[in-house]
Amino acid sequence: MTGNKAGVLFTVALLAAAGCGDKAPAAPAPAAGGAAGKAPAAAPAAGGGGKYDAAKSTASVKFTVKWAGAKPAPVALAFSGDTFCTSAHTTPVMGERFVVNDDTTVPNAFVWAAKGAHERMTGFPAPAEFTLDQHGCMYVPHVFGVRVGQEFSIKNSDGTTHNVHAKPSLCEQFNTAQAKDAVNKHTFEKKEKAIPFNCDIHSWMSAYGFVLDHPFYGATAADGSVTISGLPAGDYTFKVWHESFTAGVKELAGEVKVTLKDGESVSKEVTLTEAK
Ligand SMILES: [Cu+2]
Repeated sequence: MTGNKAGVLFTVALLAAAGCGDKAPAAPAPAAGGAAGKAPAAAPAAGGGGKYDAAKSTASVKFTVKWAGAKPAPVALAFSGDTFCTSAHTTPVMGERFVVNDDTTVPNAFVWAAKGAHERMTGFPAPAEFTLDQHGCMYVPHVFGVRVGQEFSIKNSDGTTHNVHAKPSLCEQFNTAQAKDAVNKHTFEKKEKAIPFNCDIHSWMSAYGFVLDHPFYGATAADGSVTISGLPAGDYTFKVWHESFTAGVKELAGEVKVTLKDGESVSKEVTLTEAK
């Protein structure tokens, strides 16, 4: 209906004008086919929708992310100019960006459900508190995800001042100086991909944050794997991102389709390629 479409566009424009950041999280968008004050439409047969039921969402996928190209040379982070940072490590710290394990697995890749039975679902469990730490003049973790509207803390565990500079594409940037033990809280109200976090004082500090409207995501651990569980049965497309090992290559990407039945645990390997 043309009238309904115009209404949806107007609502989207209002949400966009509300911006992102320090305000209270926006109310979740109504599920497709349902709206406040109206009886919700029946759940669509395909492509998600309906209310999430944890008891019935019992499938999981273990992803192992690999790199088939030449193994990048390790690059030590160039700590300099701050005696706290330069004395925080007794051995060279290798940049997370260039790590590929001997078995070709890749840590710090981000995996998320892009399409599938979770789409347009409501009622996902509230996320646990998330903290991005600055420890040893590094961000911990280096790659992470948060949910739309989730409050997350950025903490300074170091005995020096950091300056958190986040550069989202859709929300406003923020740029916050933090003395020792400072904690700042933020929210993002729109989905975002790979928001760069940098410290304006320590140029080697780098992290990337994703913002999603569902809980089916994660970053690969030191062994290059991540398990995403609690999935409703159905057909999915998962996407994979990595910041890339090569100067001039903006990012690496992967994609894998998987069909899940109730209670099923599946393992999938994904090989990264240069993003197009
Ligand atoms: Cu810093």
